[in-house]
Amino acid sequence: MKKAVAVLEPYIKAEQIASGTSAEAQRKPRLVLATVKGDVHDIGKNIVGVVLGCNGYDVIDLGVMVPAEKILRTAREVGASVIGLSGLITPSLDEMAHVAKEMAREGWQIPLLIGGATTSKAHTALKIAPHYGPSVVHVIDASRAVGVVGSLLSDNLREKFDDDNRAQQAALRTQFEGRVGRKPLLPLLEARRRHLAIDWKAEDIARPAFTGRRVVADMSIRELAGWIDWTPFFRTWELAGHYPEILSDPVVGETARKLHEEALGLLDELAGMGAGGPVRARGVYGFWPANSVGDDIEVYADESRGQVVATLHTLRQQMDRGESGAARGATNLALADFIAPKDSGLIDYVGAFAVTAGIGVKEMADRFKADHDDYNAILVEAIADRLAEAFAERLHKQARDDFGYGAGEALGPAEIVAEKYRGIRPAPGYPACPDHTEKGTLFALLGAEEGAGMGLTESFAMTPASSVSGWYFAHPEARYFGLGKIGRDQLADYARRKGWTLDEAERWLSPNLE
Ligand code: B12
Repeated sequence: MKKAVAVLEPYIKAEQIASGTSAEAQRKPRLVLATVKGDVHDIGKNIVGVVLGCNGYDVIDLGVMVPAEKILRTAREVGASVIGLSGLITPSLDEMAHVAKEMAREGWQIPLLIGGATTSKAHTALKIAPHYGPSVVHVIDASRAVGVVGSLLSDNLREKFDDDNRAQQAALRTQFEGRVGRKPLLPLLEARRRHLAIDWKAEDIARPAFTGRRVVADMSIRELAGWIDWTPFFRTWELAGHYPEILSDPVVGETARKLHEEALGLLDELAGMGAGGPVRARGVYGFWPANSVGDDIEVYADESRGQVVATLHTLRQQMDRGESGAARGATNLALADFIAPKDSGLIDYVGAFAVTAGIGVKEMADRFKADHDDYNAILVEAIADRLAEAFAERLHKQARDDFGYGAGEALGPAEIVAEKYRGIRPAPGYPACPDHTEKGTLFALLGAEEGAGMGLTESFAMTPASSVSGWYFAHPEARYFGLGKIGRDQLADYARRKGWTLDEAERWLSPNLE
């Protein structure tokens, strides 16, 4: 479609001149889209942009990491009818609220759309809409975007759409404020008393084959291709179903097969080029002696434990599971519980990794875009995301081997994806460890910048975009969990441990505050 329009554009212009119609009179409504400052992901936004572009809108896509000031300046310059914001990680939610405040301050009247994996109807209603009087609409996926924009810009539909949206947001706020049956949280000290009391034994501690870090300078794309979990790839394109069954699905099967074939073709092209090709994967990983000290984990330079090279700060669940929970032996977990305490007399180990499959991806996507080929631009980004996740899986397998308990694993790809193995690899930002700033500690420990060419933005998003980082915990009882809400007591305690003011702690942990 885009290629066709690019061919036709000069003829349309010539006809406008010949017929004396001004381009302005014929101009399509303009939308300015941007991934907010500090965030790097844009697949979802790009899909929305393409869908809107194909439906008669003029989309000005500002890309990623765009400050409020630039978004508003551009919107003013192009006479935008709508602004749309996107974000993948929670720190972006604050930035979106900031844009809304700026729009209010400058007296804007146009609708503001909110989208992206980490956004929600509830967050939009509670944290963004109150800052901006005109319409603020959360859009769950690309398929809704056309209907929403159409309604917002239609003289007939606008009022009803806006009334309904406001009523829905007001209901969400009332629901939140008057939440009934909300259990009070446990005091931090009580939650700590209910930590996971592991019976620490030397034989359960996995001693890695080496300590310190190793660089994986050029990971083979072909090898990673075999580790890809394809199910989320189809979800990216709003095709519901599990791989491989999705390929024979009566409704979406044909489309899924075509998409999969094209993805495999592009993947083959990337893999075939080998080292030095346009897209490359690099990573760093390592292991260090470590012990828990309360809810923190001290990481040591070597087994003498004389020098602390990093301190990881973990957060503890404070939900009260009541008498029945206590009777079932339910615990209030923190990741520190999975590392032997300093006073146990045992030396334990923690692992860390940071991988990217995004080197060269932006350049390749930009080349496709310059050729009006948005489809392949999105495809290459989606494949790179799959490769990054595959790299994390592949390296976790390596780490389990280095820890000594993975060698005997006889797991197929499905079992690997279903995480049927010992040990976990929680990533800062995921539910067990929602504090994104811990990536700063992780990157410094690994030397990820110089080792893998990776970076962190001011919101702790990683560059290149197709990147994953996290910790390895090897104890057999280590498991994934969700932190849930935390109390003011833990907020203050955590701020003290991190050397933050309370305001800083509130900013970074806001999604986990009551
Ligand atoms: C795939 C995935 C990844 C991929 C890439 C993500 C991507 N392409 O966007 C990879 C593996 C690289 C990745 C990495 C990470 N991820 Co991730 N990831 C996901 C996952 C599983 C799916 C996201 C996705 O791609 N969806 C498909 C796309 C097409 O959808 P979308 O972006 O949401 O866009 C749609 C709509 O939101 C909407 N939309 C989007 N933008 C806009 C804009 C406008 C204007 C409108 C109208 C609509 C709209 O339309 C789009 C199309 O339908 C989610 C969980 C989930 N189920 O959402 C976690 C998730 C987003 N990831 C998360 C995290 C934490 C991370 C990491 C920080 C983990 C880490 N430490 O390594 C990194 C960060 C990467 C970085 N560069 O900094 C968290 C974020 C929450 C948080 N606490 O911050 C999530 C929610 C998982 C979770 N439950 O904790 N991730």
